[in-house]
Amino acid sequence: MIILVLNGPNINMLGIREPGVYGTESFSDLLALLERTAAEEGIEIVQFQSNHEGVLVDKIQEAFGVFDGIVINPAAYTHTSIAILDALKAVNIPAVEVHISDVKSREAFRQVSYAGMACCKTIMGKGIEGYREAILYLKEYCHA
Ligand code: CA2
Repeated sequence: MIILVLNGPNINMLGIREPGVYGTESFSDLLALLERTAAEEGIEIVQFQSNHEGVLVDKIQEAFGVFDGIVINPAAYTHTSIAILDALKAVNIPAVEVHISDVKSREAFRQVSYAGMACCKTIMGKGIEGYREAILYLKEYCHA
């Protein structure tokens, strides 16, 4: 099984500011968690982070026929990007949405998730551990 983990804008800044919202763990802690999870679960994980909406759309399109599942945290594009929603729908690869913070208890503008409309599950408010949970969920329930 091969899973693509996609992260949107500013996720590479994790741990640098706003620890009260996003926790103290850094982006490199997240990368280490992904490597550990891949080794423990005997699966292949490819991760990619971009600050650019179109680049994320390109990556989703390129995943077609290559990846069995997608874990996606579109970050701020969660709440704005119909392009990312359409790309997820177009490739029709089982996808799980992850948010580090508990988006539901935050500002009104964070209450809509377009990407989430194309995902089989959403995990939020569990810090970077949410990515591990998403990978395990894809492994268990979302076989392509
Ligand atoms: O909770 C999440 O994972 C989010 O997707 C994170 C996004 C935010 O726009 C979403 O509403 C929820 C923000 C990404 C990280 O932004 C940072 C801001 C300050 C310091 C470090 C990272």
